[in-house]
Amino acid sequence: MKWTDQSLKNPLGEQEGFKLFHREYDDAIQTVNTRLEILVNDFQVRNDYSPIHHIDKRLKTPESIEEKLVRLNCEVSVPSARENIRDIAGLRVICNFIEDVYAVADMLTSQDDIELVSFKDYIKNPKPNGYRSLHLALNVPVYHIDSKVITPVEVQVRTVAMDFWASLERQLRYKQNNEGKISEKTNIELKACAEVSAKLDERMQKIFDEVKK
Ligand code: 0O2
Repeated sequence: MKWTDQSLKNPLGEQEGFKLFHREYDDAIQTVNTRLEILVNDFQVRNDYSPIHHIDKRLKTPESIEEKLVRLNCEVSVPSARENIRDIAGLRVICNFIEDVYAVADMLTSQDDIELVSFKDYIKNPKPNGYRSLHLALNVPVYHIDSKVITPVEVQVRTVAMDFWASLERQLRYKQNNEGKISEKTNIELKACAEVSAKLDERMQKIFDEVKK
């Protein structure tokens, strides 16, 4: 799966309103993206510095929604996708320094019409393979002509270094013709790389703190 754009081909069948359903999540991505851009502009004006390096956005394709529903043993239908999948709309916010990651997450979740449904801190508590990132599950209001739709959005926030590691780890995993499994030796090596990368983030943060003084 790639964090690129959508296809509206519909493997879920010709359910009524599939396009509307799918577009709702696209609108939610745009909503969160705009809010992040406004926050960054404000931060830039006040601090003469932008905490965000760049933002990747992706709308889960119908194929990928179907694949996840099958994997979760759920019915393949629009109501089931609505109920069981929280990451149809996804944004990945790549920050420069660790403190920026928490600052961005805090600024976004402080907005009073955004509901924080879950917050997973894989930076303080990395996954066993070394993966680091913040995962925010949000409910976001999207305004249409005649209604307000509360839509789930998943936002991952991480540093450039964490993103570098996660992208390569994912590529390596998919390169293996072993259902995504990688050898124990490679796992150990990847984890060691994640630790080196985390140390680098700490050192860069210290340098940044010094420079700010
Ligand atoms: P795609 O195309 O990236 O979306 P969550 O419930 O989301 O807070 P959880 O339970 O870890 O956290 O969820 P999950 O389903 O394991 O992972 C969600 C997403 O996090 C993944 O999306 C990845 O983007 C990223 N991720 C999680 N763990 C890893 C990891 O070990 N390595 C890498 N490279 N990425 C990870 P998808 O569904 O894989 O695809």
